[in-house]
Amino acid sequence: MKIIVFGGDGFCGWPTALHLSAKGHEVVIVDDLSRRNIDNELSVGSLTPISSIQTRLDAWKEQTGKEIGFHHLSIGDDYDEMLELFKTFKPDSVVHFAEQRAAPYSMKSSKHKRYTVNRNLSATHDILAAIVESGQDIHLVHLGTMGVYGYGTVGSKIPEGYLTVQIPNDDGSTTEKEILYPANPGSVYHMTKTQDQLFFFYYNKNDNLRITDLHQGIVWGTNTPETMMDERLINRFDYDGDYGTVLNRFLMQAAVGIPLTVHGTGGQTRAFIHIKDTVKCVELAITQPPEDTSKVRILNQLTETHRLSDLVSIIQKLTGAEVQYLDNPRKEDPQNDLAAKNECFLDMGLKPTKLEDGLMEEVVDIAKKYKDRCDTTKVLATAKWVK
Ligand code: USQ
Repeated sequence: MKIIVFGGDGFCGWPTALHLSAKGHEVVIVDDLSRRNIDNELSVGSLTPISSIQTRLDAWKEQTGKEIGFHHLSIGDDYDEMLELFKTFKPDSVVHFAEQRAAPYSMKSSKHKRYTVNRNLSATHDILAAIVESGQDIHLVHLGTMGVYGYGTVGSKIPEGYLTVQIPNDDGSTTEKEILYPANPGSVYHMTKTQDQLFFFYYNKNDNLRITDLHQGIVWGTNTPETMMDERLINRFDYDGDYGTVLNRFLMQAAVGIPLTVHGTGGQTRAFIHIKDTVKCVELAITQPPEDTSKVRILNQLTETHRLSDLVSIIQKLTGAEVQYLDNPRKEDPQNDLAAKNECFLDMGLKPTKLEDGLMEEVVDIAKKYKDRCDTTKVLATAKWVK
């Protein structure tokens, strides 16, 4: 298949582009390298030494003989160039990772809130408008988030996107309706993903676009078989207080010998997925497009849920790390339960990688290998949800 990966230089996009290329697809990356600019803005870098995009692509060709194209475009700004690419490359599928993806970054200041909203919403809408204008039947696969559902405790598993409700009528009867699960964003970043859902709903209804929205949990791990082929192909490892996500941060902190930074009591329960499974899920979503195109297909992309305090116990057992309980900079429930359905991907053939499969040690080993690159002054999360 011909596939464009928007945001293909990022933490999820890069290994996905490699995986799709390795599977024999013709892949083109579109990226404005803004994630690298944000590293400069924050004066921090990936724990792993990532190569320039050109070095990455050259190394891939050297290792595999396969070529991945690259277009330096800013989605949300360079609309005409994107449309031209659709017309000339004629993709079967496009994968949309081209959004600012860190909740803490989105909450740093009004400037960061506005950047996240402007960027994410324009990018999503421009891709949809360009698909329509191209007149082509392009399947859009978007990386959404489990965070659209919110993290309140409910007494049932979170369904895959939709909820059947009974609406009471004035005459006493009821009408059954399937609606999007109520959106409950916990940050400006998460809010942009809930708004993406409405764009998808509208363009599917109005223009019959084929769309799959992946509601992904927190990604952990750093390597995939493809990124391990050559050090120049190495993936990002974010550890800082804005971009680092919780499990990778805890594993890095254990490796470097600093206490685990638990926000509040650690009663928060979240969904997790290993990066190896992220790339497999995207491939499954592309190669098994939705059969029912009368609505947006929503797939929960997670393999397990864990309470942070349980992760802390597991990591302490593994590494003997110490723990630091911090005032929670976020506005979130101190404790929640979370269970979510993920049957769709299991039925499509996903064989989940779990925490117990030994890959946490691999993350610790990588963090130890590059620990001299860690700037410990950048570890604490500084963005506050409420001033
Ligand atoms: N947390 C800590 N200590 C830390 C870092 C985080 O206790 O050092 C806590 C946070 O307060 C929060 C939980 O861990 O309760 C998760 O935080 P996170 O930074 O790992 O994840 P989050 O901000 O939710 O965002 C990440 C990705 C985002 C993705 C989302 C999936 O950055 O792109 O959409 O995970 S989900 O969380 O399922 O919505």
